[in-house]
Amino acid sequence: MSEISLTRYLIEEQRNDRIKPDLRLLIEVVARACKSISVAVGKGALGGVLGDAGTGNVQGEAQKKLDVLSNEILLEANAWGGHLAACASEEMDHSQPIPDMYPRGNYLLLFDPLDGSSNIDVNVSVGTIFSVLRCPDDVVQPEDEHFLQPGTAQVAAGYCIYGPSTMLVLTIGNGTHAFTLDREQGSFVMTQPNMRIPEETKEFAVNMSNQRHWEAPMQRYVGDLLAGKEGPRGKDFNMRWIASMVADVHRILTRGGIFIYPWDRKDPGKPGKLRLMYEANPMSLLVEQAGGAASDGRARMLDIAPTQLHQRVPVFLGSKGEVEAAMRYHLEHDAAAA
Ligand code: P6P
Repeated sequence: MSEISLTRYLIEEQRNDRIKPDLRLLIEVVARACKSISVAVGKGALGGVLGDAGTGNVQGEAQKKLDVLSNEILLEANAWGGHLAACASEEMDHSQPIPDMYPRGNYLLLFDPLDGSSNIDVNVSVGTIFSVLRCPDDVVQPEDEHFLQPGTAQVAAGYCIYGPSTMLVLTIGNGTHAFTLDREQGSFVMTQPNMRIPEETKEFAVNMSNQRHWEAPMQRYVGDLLAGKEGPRGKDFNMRWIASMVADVHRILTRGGIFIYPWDRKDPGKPGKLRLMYEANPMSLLVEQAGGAASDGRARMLDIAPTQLHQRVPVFLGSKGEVEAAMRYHLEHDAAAA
């Protein structure tokens, strides 16, 4: 069977009226920007772009040179095409409208330009996460508030993982599909159509060093995983934690598992570490489209009504049966407390 490129996949989806031409253009432009980011990341120390940029982002985190470079690559790539109304990024305090000199389109693009960038300096896989929303019809000058739409409103979501191979994983609401970058051709080729997450799993991903700071139901849930065969779950579990969300989620989309970044009392005012709009929501759509589930521990992630552009949220996502099990521990705890 001849290879299906990303371009061919998108043209066929457009032909079947599943995406509009300017959304197809937007996804192609983001994919092209990811190829440029892949080149920069791949140069490592030889590219002169490792280490800190000497600046901080809205999260108060030190920015890596590659964070700033990746952000600029995505902004520049999307400025002139006429497919976009505005962008929002983990690396920018506020959303940014498309420059007045260019025509405006109907979509809003949100991204974490280089997630897991603290892993860059130790040569561990990192990635770009993106989410696409419709710009409300009556809005001419998009502001932060126009981005505040629930995850169910996403018309597309995806990530590009810069690992041993560079892969783009995408959903436009019709399944989750993986494309591998053919570096000689410079094109993304479909290599894993219709990814499916097994309903059950024996593998969990969490940063165990925070265990003493978790709330009671999370302690109990993970304690039962660790109890293994002799415990209430009746089976042994394995653990993986890459500390790069894109890499951990990619493993789960490929072979199952549950990824958890829960609330912890280290910084009680923060509802979680990960961001709803450009990390949790796009990953949750990809996971649901692959037959998995995604929650904040108590409710479906994609139903959460956002209140702030950079708001954080607890994240439980992956194998549907395991996410539902983790939710039961939290909901039973709440019911007993009530
Ligand atoms: P910790 C990377 O900084 C990130 O935002 C996610 O990619 C990753 O899952 C998480 O933080 C890792 O957090 O606390 O284990 O370093």
